[in-house]
Amino acid sequence: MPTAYKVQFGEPFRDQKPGTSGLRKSSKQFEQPHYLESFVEAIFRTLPGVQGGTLVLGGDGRYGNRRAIDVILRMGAAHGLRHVITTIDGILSTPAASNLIRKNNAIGAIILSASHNSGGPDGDFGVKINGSNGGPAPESLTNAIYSCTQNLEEYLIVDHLPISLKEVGKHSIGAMTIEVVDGVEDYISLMQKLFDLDKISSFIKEDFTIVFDALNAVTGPYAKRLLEDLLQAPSGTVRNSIPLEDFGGCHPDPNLTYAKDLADLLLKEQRYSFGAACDGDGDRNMILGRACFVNPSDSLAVLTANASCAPAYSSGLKGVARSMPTSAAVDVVAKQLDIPCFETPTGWKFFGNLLDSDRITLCGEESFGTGSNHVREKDGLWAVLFWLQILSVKQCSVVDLMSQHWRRFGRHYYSRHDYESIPTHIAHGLYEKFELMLPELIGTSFGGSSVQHADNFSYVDPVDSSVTNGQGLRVILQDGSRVVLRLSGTGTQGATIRVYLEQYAPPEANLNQNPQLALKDLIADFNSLSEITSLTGMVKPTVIT
Ligand code: G16
Repeated sequence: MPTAYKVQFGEPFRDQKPGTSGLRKSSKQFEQPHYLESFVEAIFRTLPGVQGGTLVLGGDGRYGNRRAIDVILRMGAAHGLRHVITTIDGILSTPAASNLIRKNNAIGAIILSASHNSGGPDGDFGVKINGSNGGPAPESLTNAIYSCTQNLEEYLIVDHLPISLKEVGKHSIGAMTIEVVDGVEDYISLMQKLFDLDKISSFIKEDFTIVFDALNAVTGPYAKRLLEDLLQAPSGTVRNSIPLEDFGGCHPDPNLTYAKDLADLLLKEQRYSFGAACDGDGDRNMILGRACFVNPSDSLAVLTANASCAPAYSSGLKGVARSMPTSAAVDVVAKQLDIPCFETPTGWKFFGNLLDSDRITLCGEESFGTGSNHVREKDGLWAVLFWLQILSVKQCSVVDLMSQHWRRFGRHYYSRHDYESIPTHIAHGLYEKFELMLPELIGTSFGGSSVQHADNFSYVDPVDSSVTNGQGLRVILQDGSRVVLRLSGTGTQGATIRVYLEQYAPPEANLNQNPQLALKDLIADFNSLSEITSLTGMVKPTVIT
């Protein structure tokens, strides 16, 4: 047994505060001596069950993945872990990690990813912590990890040469067993249980052409096996399918700006019936049809309305949930289905209690995340299969499905405007100034209606009654329209301001407008009140979704 020893590093790292989804910093910051080790030490001191427990470990393959796995294995052995499950080349998507935790009764996972942020030596790296239910660590745990880092001056580690992750097998470091598993297989078996893949396969063979962009990130190996091997889509259906350390220069964020090549194939050239992309770690998804972009809020509503098309959900849904900035499109569907609909703060962790207590079956967020009770993370490829399942049962195109949906439930015109890399003091100043204005806005005219309610969103968890304050500024109008202002919790350069805009059009209204036009009055009034252009110096948002 290699002997565990302490490494003293002097001054604690006081900037290791986890954001919406773990600790996310530039690769350069993570490369400072002892930086990664300090955060890992805080995890091992705080996560329940480390001594004698099983941990799932892997990442999206970005620069730093392999080094971090070696360090975590050596520190895990020093801290008395009994068993670590990792994967070939350490490649593991976030939803697949969630599945492995649940299947193996693990104490949790350490997932190495900065999600949709760019990678490489000049990009970002991240460490996400998942708990024993398979979901992102709750705030109580990430706060405890953070406070541990504040006084931390040393960590425990053993010396050991890197373990080979080239093939399936078992290794050990002292008393700790390291099991290298395939990583993809377990996830595929789960998908086979949820969906009728034969039905999808027959459908896409009948001239329904599909394309998937893995953006050189983690979903490539999963998508190849699912779409090309199992569904028998033509070879080449999965583009950019090999995970690369810098994502081949791609920004692995599935939206119209960063997945532009795919968007052009569907929206401009109209070469395929269906297109999709996932982000760096495989939990986000973007769905496109021929000449049709599916807004993520609408995607959740469509999945909810048509859930019975998939075998796993054919007996109905317990309830649904969406994050606060996500449009109320799913609320309208839930009302018609007569099932509960919950509104939570941004962050998948807030769905955990609702899923664990069986109050909801599906949930989703405007930030391209949709998922269900099959795991405790959002799941990109699951959403792709769910869409294909619905289309295969309805035998229709994406654009037809969307029009039918809006004709039945009405349309929530929706858009998110992101202002990225804003100096932190300017972004916080703008946010605080707007918050101070909220009480005075009530009753004034705004976006063609008048302000009925304005606040900073607070959430009381219906399961454990915990309260989370300060989750975003909401301006709610008499006609149900909304503007929401939030500061992102996942950026690493300066601050990102997110403005969410939403307006409902009933089934009989004009449902085919461009969202930017439909929302133009809301946009103009928000921009002028918040003075966002003059304060940020940006004449337009960095990304418009
Ligand atoms: C993370 C969380 C999501 C959340 C998103 C918000 O996404 O997992 O649940 O919606 O952050 O991001 P922001 O604070 O930038 O708006 P991911 O995919 O980065 O893990």
